[in-house]
Amino acid sequence: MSPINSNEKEEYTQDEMVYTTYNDTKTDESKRISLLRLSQKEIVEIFTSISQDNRQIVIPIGFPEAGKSWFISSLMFYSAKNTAKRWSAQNMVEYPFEMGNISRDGMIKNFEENKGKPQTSPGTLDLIGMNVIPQKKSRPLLNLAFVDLAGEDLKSIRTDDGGKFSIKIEGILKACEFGKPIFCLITPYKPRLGDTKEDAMHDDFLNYLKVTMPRLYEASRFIVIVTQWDKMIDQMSIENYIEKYRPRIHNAMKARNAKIVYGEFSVGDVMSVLDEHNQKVDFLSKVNFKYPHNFWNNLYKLATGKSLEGDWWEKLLGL
Ligand SMILES: Nc1nc2c(ncn2[C@@H]2O[C@H](COP(=O)(O)OP(=O)(O)OP(=O)(O)O)[C@@H](O)[C@H]2O)c(=O)[nH]1
Ligand SMILES: [Mg+2]
Repeated sequence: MSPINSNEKEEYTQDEMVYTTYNDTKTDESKRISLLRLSQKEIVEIFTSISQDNRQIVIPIGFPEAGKSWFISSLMFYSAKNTAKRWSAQNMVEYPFEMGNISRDGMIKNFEENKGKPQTSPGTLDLIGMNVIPQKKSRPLLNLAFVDLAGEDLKSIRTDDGGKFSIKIEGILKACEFGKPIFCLITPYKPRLGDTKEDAMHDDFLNYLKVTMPRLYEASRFIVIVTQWDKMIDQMSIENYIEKYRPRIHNAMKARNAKIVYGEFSVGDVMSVLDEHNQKVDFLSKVNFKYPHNFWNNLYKLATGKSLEGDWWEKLLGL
């Protein structure tokens, strides 16, 4: 599988062709895969080969500032730092995951420094490969590929914004058709544009899949995640919240006749503070492990049909 874009062969070295570099002085996460420099065919090749390797593709879908990148960062931080968990992570470091591996390190370092990832630049993605190895020998391995896209690229799916994706994102979806991807619909508590618009945007995405890629729509699994749950002040269950504030997502999920997986999520305690230039920055004062713990268990169950940490009776019997 070659990452080389034939139109640009003479102009770039292989590395330059696949990755783009930003002069982002705030972070060391300066490199991501550039969709702009890959043809749709090359994107399809990359993602088809991931599926053919039996690697479960997980794609958070959400609009700018939904919390996709912080969500993935929290999962990676938990996987690297929680020694009490009953599984271990094997991180993929080779093509096409080598830059994603650097991004993962950056995510972990940022959390250690009480900060999260900056906004994802349009036209770029992080592709992170990892294998979940359960301690229980009877449990299957789960090989995963997380795809972190930019909300700026995803928001064009809104019907009032054109109602379709760029050919590059369309390429990723096309290639996912045979890999039964898991889409995490990431929707923030109190979205900036309001609940109705937020709900409509996700419904537009689901409708797009249903109409233009019906096979993919049927094959896909969905987890609906309400992020920034630490801002929640009412004592409301996640199911009631989604039913009340995301009725279109709720109806779309019910209509699928599949098990509905809803989950709340928070990376931890986040404060808005002023830096030395009096600019507002996020300060992550405490990292939460409960939410990523629940998510990892749900993801494993959805992907393999088995429970990652043992069923209640196995725990009871100390198996
Ligand atoms: N309070 C709180 N704020 C959060 C949490 N997760 C994310 N945020 C805030 O939401 C902002 C956006 O989060 P990101 O993960 O960058 O959002 P994104 O969906 O990746 O956005 P794009 O990269 O633009 O697509 C962060 O800068 C934080 O201020 C959370 O769990 N709790
Ligand atoms: Mg992002």
